[in-house]
Amino acid sequence: MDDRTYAADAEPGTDATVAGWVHEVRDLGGIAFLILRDKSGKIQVKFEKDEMDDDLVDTGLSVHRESVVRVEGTVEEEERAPTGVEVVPDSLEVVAEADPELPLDPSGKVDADLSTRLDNRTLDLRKEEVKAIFQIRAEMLRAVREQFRDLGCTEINTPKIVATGTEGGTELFPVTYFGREAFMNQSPQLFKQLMVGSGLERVFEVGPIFRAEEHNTPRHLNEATSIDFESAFYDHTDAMDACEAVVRAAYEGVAENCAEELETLGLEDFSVPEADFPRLSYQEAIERVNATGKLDEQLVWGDDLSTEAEHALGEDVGRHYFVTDWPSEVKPFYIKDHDDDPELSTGFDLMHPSLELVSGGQREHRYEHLIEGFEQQGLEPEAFEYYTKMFRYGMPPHAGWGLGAERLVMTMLGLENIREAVIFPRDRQRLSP
Ligand code: AMO
Repeated sequence: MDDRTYAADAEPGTDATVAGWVHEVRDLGGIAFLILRDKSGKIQVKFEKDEMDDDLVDTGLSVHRESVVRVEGTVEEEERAPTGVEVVPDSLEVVAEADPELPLDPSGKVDADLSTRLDNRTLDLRKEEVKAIFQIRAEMLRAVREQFRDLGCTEINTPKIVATGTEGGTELFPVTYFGREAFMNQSPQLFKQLMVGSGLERVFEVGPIFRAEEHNTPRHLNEATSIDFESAFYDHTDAMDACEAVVRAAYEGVAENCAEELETLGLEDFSVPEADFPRLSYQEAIERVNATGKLDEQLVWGDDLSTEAEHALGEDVGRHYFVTDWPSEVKPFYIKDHDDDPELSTGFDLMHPSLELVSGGQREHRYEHLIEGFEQQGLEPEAFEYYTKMFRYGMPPHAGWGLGAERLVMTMLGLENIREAVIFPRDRQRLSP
């Protein structure tokens, strides 16, 4: 049983057992200190050479950095100690010795490049600022789940091994499934839609999506975490309201519960984005991009927003914003067109000033239109029969969206590379750890 006292909870005047990693040993001659680090923080262990058992002092001072030790002793107040208290040890046990040569320095005094850090992620997460990212990520997910509950959603889990792709044929990872070709799922899109037609009506999922992206960029992963939402009887504007609520709740959760982590990351001025994210139509968006004069070539109707265009617009708008009413031709088959203008879709994206966070829209729930959409996109409706046939048995109008969890963390914390927001990222080069 874990009956130790966390470093942060050690009370002066008590006997305590602390356990954790050797952060540092400082030998000042007659006196020496071992700084022990655990989940809660650090605590100083003091060795007075003349007054203590030689074996105890020798063990404490010869232990390699990052070894795991257990120290029993008395907690005393000590103004000069980094946390105002120190442990005067009665005994010290080396629980797990670390090699003297470490592949990276968890004290952070020596920088390591990202690749070395990812190869040795266990050691990398011993750094306060790296651990803080994943504590914030966990809090973000907790807050998001709570907001979904407030929205009346049921959490679902859908298959990750599937027979067909949905987000464009070229970005699929094939796998062999008992001798048949199968794929890693790119999105829970079709499953979540099938669930709004079920008795559940309003659902969300937090789970992996797999994209065989060719590009190695600071904003793409080959395995990402998607936060998906879908609701019956919602249109695209309702879906955008829910999207804004979830994104703001994520920021609120972090602002309320991660003050220490934010401080560790130097983000004391962290703030929750103001409500009412502007909603620009695609037409307005391309006009605004063109007006910035930052692109070599003017955008025309039907162009996707390039990274440069996203940056120019993001700088111009200066906060989170939606781009709505995209040309139907650039949106997938499951997105519904506007009733009064089939050239215009109900698809939307939520943008952070630096990159896209979310895609969503109202869905095509009318069976005949859905089949037409498949054909227009060059997909065989037969391969999707498990999905399309449910649209013949009472499928309500519905809308939803997918939010990239790593992109949310990345933009929230101003991380330069999306890999910083994943413990074990998957990219073109990286398949382990
Ligand atoms: P889309 O393909 O735009 O839409 O993905 C939704 C969001 O997921 C994140 N994302 C990624 N993050 C990191 N690396 C990737 N390779 C990657 N791909 C996607 C992004 C993106 O905005 N089915 C629709 C959603 C819907 O309509 O409900 C979909 O998957 O943040």
